[in-house]
Amino acid sequence: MIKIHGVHGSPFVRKVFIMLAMKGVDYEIVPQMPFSGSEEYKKINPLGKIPTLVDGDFTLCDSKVICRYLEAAYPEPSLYPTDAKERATADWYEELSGTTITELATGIFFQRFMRPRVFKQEPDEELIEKIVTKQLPPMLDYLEARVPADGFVFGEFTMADLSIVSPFINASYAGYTVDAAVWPKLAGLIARVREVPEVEGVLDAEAKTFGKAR
Ligand SMILES: N[C@@H](CCC(=O)N[C@@H](CS)C(=O)NCC(=O)O)C(=O)O
Repeated sequence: MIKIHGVHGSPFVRKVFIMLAMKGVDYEIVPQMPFSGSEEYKKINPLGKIPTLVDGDFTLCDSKVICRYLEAAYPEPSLYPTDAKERATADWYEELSGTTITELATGIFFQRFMRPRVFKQEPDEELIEKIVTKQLPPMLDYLEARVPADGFVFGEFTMADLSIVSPFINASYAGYTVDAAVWPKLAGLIARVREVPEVEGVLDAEAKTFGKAR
C-alpha cells in the first residue's frame, strides 16, 4: 500500500491526501512532522520536507511531483486539464500558490496558530499586518482576475482549484479569511472547493488532529 510520510495540516500534504481520496487509492499515513531534523527521514527525503510518497521500493518527494505521478499512475478521474495551455496554466497556478502565496498564507498560520500553540511564543503582529495589508493583496488581485464567479477554474474540479485554495485553508485556521467584499470570486472558489466531499473529508480529519471544529 502507498505510504505518505507527513501530517494533517500541511498545505502540501493536504493536496496529496485529497488527490488519493479522489482517485480512490488507499494509503497509509506515516506520521512525520516538518522541521523534525530527523536524519532517518532525510534518507528518503534529503530536504526533510513533507510529503514523501513510498510505495514498496519506489520513493518520491514533493507534492507537485507526487500529484503528477498519481495522475499518470491512476488516470481516473482526471484531476489535471488535458488541453496543453490549460495544463500549463494549472501548473503555473500550482507553482505560484505553492511558493509565494503559501509562504504568505502560512506566515499568518505560523504566527497566529503554530507559534502560540507549539512554540509558546507571541505572534509577530507587525509581520502579520504586513502580510495581510501589503504582501497578500496583489496576489489576491491576480487570482481574482482569473478565477470564475461560478464552478471551477477549468470547469470541472482540478488540482489547480485545490492548489489555489489550500494555502487559504491554513490562513483560515489562524482567523484570516479572504474578504468576499473585495475578492468575491476568489472567496467563492474557496467556499466551493471546501464543499467537495473529498476535501471536506480531509478537512474533518485535520479538525480532529487540531482538536477543534473547522
Ligand atoms: N515544494 C514542497 C514543499 C513542502 C514543504 O515545504 N513542506 C513543509 C510543511 S508544510 C515542510 O516540510 N517544511 C519543513 C522544512 O522546510 O524544512 C512540496 O510541494 O511538497
